[in-house]
Amino acid sequence: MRHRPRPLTEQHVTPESLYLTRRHLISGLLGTGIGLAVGDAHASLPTGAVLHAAHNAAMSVSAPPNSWDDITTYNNYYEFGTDKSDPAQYAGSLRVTPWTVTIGGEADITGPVSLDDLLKPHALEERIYRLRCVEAWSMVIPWVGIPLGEVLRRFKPRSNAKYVRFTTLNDPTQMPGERSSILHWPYTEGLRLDEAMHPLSLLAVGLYGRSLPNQNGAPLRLVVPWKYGFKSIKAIVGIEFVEREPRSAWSQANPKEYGFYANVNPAVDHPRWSQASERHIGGGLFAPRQPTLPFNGYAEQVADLYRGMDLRRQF
Ligand SMILES: Nc1nc2c(c(=O)[nH]1)N[C@H]1C(S)=C(S)[C@@H](COP(=O)(O)O)O[C@H]1N2
Ligand SMILES: [Mo]
Repeated sequence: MRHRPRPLTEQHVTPESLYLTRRHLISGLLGTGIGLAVGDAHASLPTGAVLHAAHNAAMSVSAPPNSWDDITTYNNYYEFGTDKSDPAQYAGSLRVTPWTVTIGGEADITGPVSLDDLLKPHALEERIYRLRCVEAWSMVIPWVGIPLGEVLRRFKPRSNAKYVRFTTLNDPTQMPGERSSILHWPYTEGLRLDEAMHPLSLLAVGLYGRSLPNQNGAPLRLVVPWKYGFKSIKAIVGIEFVEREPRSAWSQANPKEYGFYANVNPAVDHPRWSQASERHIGGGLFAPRQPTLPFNGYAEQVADLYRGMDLRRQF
């Protein structure tokens, strides 16, 4: 992963501020008999659709979110190129409907599931999370999604399932970057099962109250806010319960630089740069770097997952 300076053309654009919450939807429709049909509210998710999501304040940071423009034009998504501006420019070639996720491995229930069926039992939530890229830049993003753990439980993982492996779509006709050999395709990632079950782990389908733009991982991507951004895999088509620690695309490409755990850790530098501080995107050209926090500020919630581990060795 290259460490790129921020483009000088970056601008601050007022975020979209008007979007419905699920609570508004329900109160607005109470008495009509359709107010609780929230499960249908996110069927098939055409790009840009308004989503009905209740803001989850307890699971959100209070820092102001980055603008829509920051979040949707400064991206890492090597399936569409390696420049930050490539995904916004080229990800339109990805077809996100219909979308199927195949569940596999050590679980009682496996097989293909349509995205609609995957989402249907769950109420969408808005959660404002910090995102810290391993390249030492950061943003604050108002995601819309559902808790990963609640989704995984529906498939009844077996007792020998210790990890979850995620796979991105592998289709060079839609993802031209997959013709390059910069990574082994498809992009894959993994979590320990207890990390995946942690209430902060989110399957995102939207941001700023709308379905995800393609460049942000439409129609379904992972968000694990205490880990470096590369763990938060986009355009997920496969979820597999496995017994052994899976290899992920970045640890396969360069195991010395990108570990399996990838917990944000200001005390463990990347071999080529410091992780002690970060450049907050949207802060302006002369904004000071801000200190990077252990577990990206989520230590209180997640540090227990790693008790007894040597986080320098298991980075
Ligand atoms: N499939 C896939 N997922 C991916 C990536 C990628 O190149 N391919 N890049 C990762 C990296 S390095 C980061 S920082 C985040 C960026 O997410 P964002 O563009 O929505 O901010 O996506 C992650 N997920
Ligand atoms: Mo990243």
